[in-house]
Amino acid sequence: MDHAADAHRTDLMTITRYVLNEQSKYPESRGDFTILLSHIVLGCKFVCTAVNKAGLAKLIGLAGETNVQASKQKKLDVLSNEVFVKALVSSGKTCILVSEEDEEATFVEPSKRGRYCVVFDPLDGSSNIDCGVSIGTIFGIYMMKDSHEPTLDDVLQPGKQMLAAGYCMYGSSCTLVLSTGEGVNGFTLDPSLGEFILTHPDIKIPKKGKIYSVNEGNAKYWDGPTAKYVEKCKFPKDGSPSKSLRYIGSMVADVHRTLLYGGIFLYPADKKSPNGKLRVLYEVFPMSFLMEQAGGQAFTGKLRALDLVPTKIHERSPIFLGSFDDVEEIKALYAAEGKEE
Ligand code: AHM
Ligand code: MG
Repeated sequence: MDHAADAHRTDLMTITRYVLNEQSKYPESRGDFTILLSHIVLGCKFVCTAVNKAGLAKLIGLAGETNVQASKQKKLDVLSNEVFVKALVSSGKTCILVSEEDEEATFVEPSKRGRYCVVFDPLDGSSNIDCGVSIGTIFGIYMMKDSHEPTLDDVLQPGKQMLAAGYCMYGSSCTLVLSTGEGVNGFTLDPSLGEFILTHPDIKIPKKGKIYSVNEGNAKYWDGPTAKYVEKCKFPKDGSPSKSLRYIGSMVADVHRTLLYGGIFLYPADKKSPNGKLRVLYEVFPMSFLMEQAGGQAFTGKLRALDLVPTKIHERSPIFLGSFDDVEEIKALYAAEGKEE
């Protein structure tokens, strides 16, 4: 290692420094959030290492169980869930955890309890594990409503009440995108330092995009507005060029591209899945929070996604999110359909 050449790197903005700087703006801050986040970051580093080693460590394959969503649960899902549950409980700053992999919410024992509720999908996009395509962790953070015995109501809050949200993408590099409610920042893991470095400061999504992202295999089940929107993407009548289609099938990767390049990501309701596929608490809300913070929009087909009030921890919702103007178009189509009825 060339230490002389590396000396200039010690002023890099690491995620720890970034969060400390942010929190120092609030004199009343007790440092709890910084500690919680450092535990989440450690969890991401563990999962990143496990994902990178999956083939070697023979982690690929079924764990022999099905999770609450009845999808096939992979060994890496099980491992990632354990990693995050342990990381979050040991932070001493959490009271309730909701994970995609666990049917019930975890209530942290009183001696280890803090004020934060964390909702997360420890390893999303699991169908992509075996072929080495990008997968990721998604998380959202709420504060307990008030200091009482924690109850499920503390996590069944609308997304607009989240304090922070983010995702970590395990792709060609490991990228953590975070919002604490004041814009969106992206950090890339430098494996030689073991640190996430601020590489994408103040991410703003382009106001209008050239890409749409949806599982078109479900087209025969779509409702009118979704079908009309996708038709418009392919055959625009206003003389504008048609949009490109990109669909990875990992929400983290599809949303990450949407955030950086602009465009729209859709997981609509359809006749097979009237509530769509994606889960409100740990998929729809964190990604909608990030989109709004980056200047985009997120819509359920009926309302602003972050206004939704979940009634069950594993509830699903249709979602359309991305560039402001693109989401505006789908909103107009749903509004027009409402008038036709
Ligand atoms: P998972 O939580 O079982 O991994 O499913 C969620 C994933 C998302 O990452 C992705 O957007 C979506 O499922 C893809 O679904 P489909 O294969 O129906 O297109
Ligand atoms: Mg998921």
